[in-house]
Amino acid sequence: MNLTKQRALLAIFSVLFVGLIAGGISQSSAKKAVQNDTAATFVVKGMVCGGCVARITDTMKKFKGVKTCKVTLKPPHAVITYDAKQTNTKAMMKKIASLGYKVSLLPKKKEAPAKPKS
Ligand SMILES: [Cu+2]
Repeated sequence: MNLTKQRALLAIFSVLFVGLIAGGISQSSAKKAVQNDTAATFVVKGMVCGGCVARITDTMKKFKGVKTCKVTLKPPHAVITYDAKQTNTKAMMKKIASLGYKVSLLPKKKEAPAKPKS
């Protein structure tokens, strides 16, 4: 009887243990998926209203490889996160330009330079 109980307990513990390991693996692969996402900010010239914002947002959200897209008028930026394995900034800029806007990549800066006061 004692041996049977021990075996039963052992079986329960091993199931729990495997569950913990499997949970840990799926968590780390989820983290990897997030790490694959790259963010880029584009300066979009030529946007004049909310229609422009919606147009670019809708188009880019459907664009292959794009995860999220946030477009603002002030500043005229499009912040896009994307899977670098599926697309790149050049392809996305071409797409935005094809809508009739002038687009350039915002240089990555930690702080915006202070505007000189005259
Ligand atoms: Cu517009």
